[in-house]
Amino acid sequence: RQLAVDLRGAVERGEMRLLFQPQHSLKSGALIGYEALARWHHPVRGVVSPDIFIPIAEETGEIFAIGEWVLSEAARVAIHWPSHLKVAVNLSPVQFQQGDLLQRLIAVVLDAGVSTRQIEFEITESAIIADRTKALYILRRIKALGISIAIDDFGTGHSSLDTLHAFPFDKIKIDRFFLRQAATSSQAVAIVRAVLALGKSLDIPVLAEGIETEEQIAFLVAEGCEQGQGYYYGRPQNAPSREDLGRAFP
Ligand code: G
Ligand code: G
Ligand code: MN
Ligand code: NA
Repeated sequence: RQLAVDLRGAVERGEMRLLFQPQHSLKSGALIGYEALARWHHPVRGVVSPDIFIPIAEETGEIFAIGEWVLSEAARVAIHWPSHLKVAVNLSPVQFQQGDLLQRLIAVVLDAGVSTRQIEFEITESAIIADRTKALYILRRIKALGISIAIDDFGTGHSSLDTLHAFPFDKIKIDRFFLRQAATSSQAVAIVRAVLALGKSLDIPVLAEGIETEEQIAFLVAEGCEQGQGYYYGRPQNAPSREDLGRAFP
């Protein structure tokens, strides 16, 4: 539990960094945005993965400070990008328990001066489970501001069709587990197809995570998947500047 102690105040000490992983249109290959992914630079242990420190932060409450820092840093970076490029920010289910979450999110975005149209929040269904009515209220308010909302890790955990229908999602992210299994498992292929059919019938674009090969892109395009993210397009990387973006996509 030493990590929990060390994590306290990590934001204030400047130990957090943000990496950005590109998201692309599968058909045209065009860049559409980046997902912001946090890293903790521990003074002794070096880089700590979010798989390790986010669960600790959720237990200790440090997630509130980290979540706010991630959003403000993501907004600070995205304001320099062409306006059609979005930045996707993960929201922890625990952040939904924060009474003034909405006011805080709004304050951070307004303070950064970035257009709300450039911000997307990624939430998992566990954010919704504790209090559906409250979660629906928060998500509607967020959407009314012009921020879009993606449901993350879809297909794992508690994803239900009912939620997909009742909540105002702008994007479905299929967990990378299914794409990895699709090469060898007809069951995984069937699940990918089912999620794509669901997206189509609800008119919500689907993004496939964990794309590593051209074969996977061909498969996804044939199945009607619109967007993708994964090592094939790029690993999580330092914040791209407007100059980087201009060079890659003149
Ligand atoms: O970057 P990486 O693939 O190691 O991220 C691992 C997990 O940590 C992902 O599921 C991602 O959603 C989560 N994660 C990364 N950054 C953040 C963050 O800023 N906030 C929250 N809540 N989760 C994050
Ligand atoms: O929010 P989420 O948990 O989905 O975060 C994405 C995580 O998936 C990040 O930790 C990122 O490093 C990881 N990731 C992204 N693309 C790939 C990929 O193509 N292959 C694998 N194995 N992991 C990936
Ligand atoms: Mn995510
Ligand atoms: Na995910």
